[in-house]
Amino acid sequence: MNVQELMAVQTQALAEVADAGAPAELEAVRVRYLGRKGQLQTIMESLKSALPADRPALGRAVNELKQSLTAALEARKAVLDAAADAGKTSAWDATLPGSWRRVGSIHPVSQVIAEAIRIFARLGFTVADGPDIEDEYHNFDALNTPAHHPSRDTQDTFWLEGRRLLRTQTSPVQIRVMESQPPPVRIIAPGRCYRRDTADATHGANFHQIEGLYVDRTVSMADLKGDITYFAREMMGADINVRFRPHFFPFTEPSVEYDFSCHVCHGTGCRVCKQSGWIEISGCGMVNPKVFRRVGYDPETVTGYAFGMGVERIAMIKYGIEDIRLLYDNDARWLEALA
Ligand code: 2NM
Repeated sequence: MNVQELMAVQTQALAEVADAGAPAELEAVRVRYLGRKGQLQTIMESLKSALPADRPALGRAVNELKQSLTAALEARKAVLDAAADAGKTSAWDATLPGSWRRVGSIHPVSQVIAEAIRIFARLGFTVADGPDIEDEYHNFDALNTPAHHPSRDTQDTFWLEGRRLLRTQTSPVQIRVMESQPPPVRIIAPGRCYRRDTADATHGANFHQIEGLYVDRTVSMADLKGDITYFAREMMGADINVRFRPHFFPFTEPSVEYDFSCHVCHGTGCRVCKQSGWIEISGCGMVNPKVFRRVGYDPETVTGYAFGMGVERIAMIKYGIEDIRLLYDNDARWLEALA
């Protein structure tokens, strides 16, 4: 072993230190050169057999090799450790989940109204709108509601100044449409209605209705039954049946109430339909000739059907909501779960 060979070893060792890309690689280089059975130890052993005259120079060269290698190992270790720490503490962690923007969801009442509009549009119905604040004539008189009918009572109606009121149903919209255009008419009127009800699980003072009106020369009860059944199956499911029970409304004659077969138990009886197999929806009938006369239509030449339905009621049935008040608590987590 001479000084040149020692310098070659040094060059090789320093290159290996520089090439080490990870702490474990660097440690392997250290062990290979400076370890107990490393190359430097072998070189030290070989010095014993060198000529006495050469020993001081070889000794200095070995020392220098050892010092420069130790220094290089330390410097490289510092660099690799710093890089490893930077990876751990960086503000950028590519494994974190992304932050999602909360998007809104459509309220179940709005969903039912939108779906009903789509269904009736396929039957040729367009949407009509009218004021929430009505007069007594459009909300009651034109609909043939008797002067002392209990629904006019202050206990049932929100009366405003000047004998105006908050509409108790959306039928006044239909009166206004008939007043303003000749037959034929085929409209639905979705919207807010107001009644002085004490809130409970199935009632609120504020609710939504969809009423429909179809007037032409030969509209019949068969049209009414077919169209309501079409709506029921589109809204609740293809296997739904509808039944009609005789009833009375001042604005229709004859009048019926209608029920949907229970979409949960399919008629066998369950908690949702209170074991009856049927779920009460609302009422409908053939427009009373007195109503036609009020709006200037000739009951000798036109016939028509009209129907009503409660939107909250359909939403509760469709989505299995047990309490109407949940719809208006504005708990975004509850509303999102229904979306
Ligand atoms: C219902 C039930 C039965 C109805 C009647 C009319 C009008 F304006 F044509 F006379 N609109 N809506 C009607 C008929 C509403 O709701 C339970």
